[in-house]
Amino acid sequence: MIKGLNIFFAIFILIARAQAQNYDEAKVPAYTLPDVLKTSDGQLVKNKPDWEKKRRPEVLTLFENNIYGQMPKTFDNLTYKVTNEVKDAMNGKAHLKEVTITVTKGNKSADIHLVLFTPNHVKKPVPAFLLINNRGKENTDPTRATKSEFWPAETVIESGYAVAAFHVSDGAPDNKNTYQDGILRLYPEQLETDNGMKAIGAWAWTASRVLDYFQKDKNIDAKKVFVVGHSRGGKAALWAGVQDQRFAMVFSNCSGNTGAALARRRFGETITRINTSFPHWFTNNYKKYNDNEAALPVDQHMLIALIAPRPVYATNATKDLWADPKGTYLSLINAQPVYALYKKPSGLSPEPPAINTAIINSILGYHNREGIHNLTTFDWQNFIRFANYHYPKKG
Ligand code: GTR
Repeated sequence: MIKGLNIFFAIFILIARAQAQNYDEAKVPAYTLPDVLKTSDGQLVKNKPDWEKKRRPEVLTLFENNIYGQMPKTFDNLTYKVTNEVKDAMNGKAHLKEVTITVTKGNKSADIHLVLFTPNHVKKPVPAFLLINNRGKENTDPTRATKSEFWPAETVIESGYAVAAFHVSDGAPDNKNTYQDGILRLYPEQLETDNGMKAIGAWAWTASRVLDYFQKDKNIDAKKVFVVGHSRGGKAALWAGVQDQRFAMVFSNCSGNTGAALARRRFGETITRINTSFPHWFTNNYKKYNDNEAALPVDQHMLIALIAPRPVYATNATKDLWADPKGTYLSLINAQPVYALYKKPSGLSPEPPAINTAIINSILGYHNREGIHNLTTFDWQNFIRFANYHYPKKG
């Protein structure tokens, strides 16, 4: 009887929590964002050197310690092996390589499985889109028997870019009981501290190891590698771009809470909710901010700012209020002061653009697509336009 009652109350609390999410703009609480340009000792940063030497490292450390965790910098060895190669894939249009990247530290190693297509019609090293795949592996099918909007490889190849992907499970299984079974086996000390990285950090780390490999692949222009992620993958893509300044550009698709959307708006998913549903994504320290966003020394506009001066493109979908489209746009707006230090004005207007209208000719791109939480052909087409704008093809 008592047990039955407990289950009843647990269900009741879960339902009450689900209903507690706010979708009403009028109920967004008043909030003040931390000033991205104000140092911990109260100085206002006015130029690039002060940003790069003082404030940027400070903000980066705040994100590491409070949210995404430390990013291990050392390992002993990185080797790679092409396990499958098809030079005339996609009816002769692309060169497929499946590559196993092995990272070793001490007596432990972790394998990353990369799928990579490069376009055959381009005769020099090409820029590449790298997707952090958080959905089924069939979405990045190397045989192309299955084609998915989530990774429209043919479209990207025809546009003259390489297209690559790895699955998040290589970095960390997306499960609260087994997330330690990926690359965290190499860094067990991370599990013992409150600012240790967990799954999202591990996925970003894995993206960087793929970039290490790209630097050795003569078909890839490793100075132009664009990291792409959807939703939880979009959170990881942002963190990868922040941590690893070799990534030339970041595409964050519907990344929402603890991605591109402002936490303090408490619109859609909240910190409490994300930490409860996904305790294995962020640091233990992040739990301190459950129902306590105002205490955070950062907000997500500062994450975007850490990517400056490199371009960032963020998206939303109209039926995905959970990921707070307006809060995402406001992050971009509030990251602008740092881009301005680099004389890279975005020209964003204070209000978000109309539905399905993409902001392309800007250092900060954005669109809010009609439809549901997903990564679609519309999104990719605009990613390609944004890449073409920032890296126009010569000749
Ligand atoms: C949801 C989660 C979001 C987002 C999404 C996804 O359940 O609340 O933060 O990560 O999953 O990855 O599709």
